[in-house]
Amino acid sequence: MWLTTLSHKATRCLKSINFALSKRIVIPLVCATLQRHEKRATSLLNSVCQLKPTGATKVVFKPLQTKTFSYHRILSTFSNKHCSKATQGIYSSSLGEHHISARSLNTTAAMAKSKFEYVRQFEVDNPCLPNCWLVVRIDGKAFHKFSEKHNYIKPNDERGLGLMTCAAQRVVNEFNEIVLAYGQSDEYSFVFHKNCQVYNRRASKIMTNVVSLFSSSFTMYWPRYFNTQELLYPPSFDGRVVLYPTDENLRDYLSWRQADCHINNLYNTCFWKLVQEKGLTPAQSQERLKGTLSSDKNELLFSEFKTNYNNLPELYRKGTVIIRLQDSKILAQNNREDENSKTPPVKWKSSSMVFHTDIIGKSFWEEHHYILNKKL
Ligand SMILES: Nc1nc2c(ncn2[C@@H]2O[C@H](COP(=O)(O)OP(=O)(O)O)[C@@H](O)[C@H]2O)c(=O)[nH]1
Ligand SMILES: [Mg+2]
Repeated sequence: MWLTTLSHKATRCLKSINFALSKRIVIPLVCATLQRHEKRATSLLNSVCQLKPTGATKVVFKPLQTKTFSYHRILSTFSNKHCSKATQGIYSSSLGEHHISARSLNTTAAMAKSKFEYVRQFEVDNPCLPNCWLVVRIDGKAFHKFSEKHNYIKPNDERGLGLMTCAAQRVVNEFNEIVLAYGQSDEYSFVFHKNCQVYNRRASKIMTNVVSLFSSSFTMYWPRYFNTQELLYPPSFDGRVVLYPTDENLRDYLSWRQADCHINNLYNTCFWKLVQEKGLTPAQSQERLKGTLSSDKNELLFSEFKTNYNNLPELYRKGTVIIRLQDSKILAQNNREDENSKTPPVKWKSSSMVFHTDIIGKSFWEEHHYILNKKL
């Protein structure tokens, strides 16, 4: 199989017209490609891209280093005019060159049959910048209401937190490119490797797949965690993609989420103790805590409720970190090799590993240095 290798200018043009090449152009172009008739292919492409004849577009042919498509297969696929299955991977970028393959031309030809096909031009890709850590954060929609309706225990419900982690593990298992996930309350952040190429780094595609798999898993595994508590209505989650160009930015992001977990948990613990154990109304409790510092809240818990905040479960105070099993295997090996290494507080679940530990300080990252350093 031969590829037409296009100049960047031609690629841009083709991108802008979204491969809405007419059949008139596509068929001769494929023929020219197969015959390796560079001059003819160049002129056809120039005309379809509406470039001036002097335009810098030049088509050259290169052998494709794959046996996926044989010469005959290309021809027969191409002649299948009713090919309805949209194929993807129109572009593949290697060595800085853009290729258009006979396979993509085939798709174009099939699509060109419809006069409505031009609407594809309205679709825009939103690729994520290369070489940046890619974080997808999902967050429960109106979970103050959802948790109330489903009788969540206040301020922390182990069933709810467990279910969140179960759904997150399902996502981690699905995407090999996720190096770590961090969750607390009704949110989870999934960190994709900075060099990951999943879905060609298309932000919407990545984010929607993560959020939808998370939501369906949350619903599917609900009975496992909530037993007789019926799921009264379908929960939903929003999602966003954020890119972090440096390791430091990524660690600061995760520290921010863990600090948020701590701040909220300390406040909520005090708030609900005042309500549940001192009989204050929510408004009174809120008033009592207004303007207090962390130290005041710690003191309040200790003096009025004999509670040492630091003795509360780490699940509540630190949230949850998930790493992949393949990494944890390395970790286990490291631990065996280094007797002095702290044994992580771990629970083994499917193909990932769960921690409730500090990720703001250095030690987690030193102990698990492979998370940020591993090659994809
Ligand atoms: N009772 C209880 N509520 C929780 C728990 N986890 C999350 N929530 C609720 O979910 C909310 C999540 O916060 P946020 O996303 O800002 O609010 P949302 O817009 O209502 O989803 C919290 O404010 C709590 O009301 C839990 O374990 N127990
Ligand atoms: Mg929420």
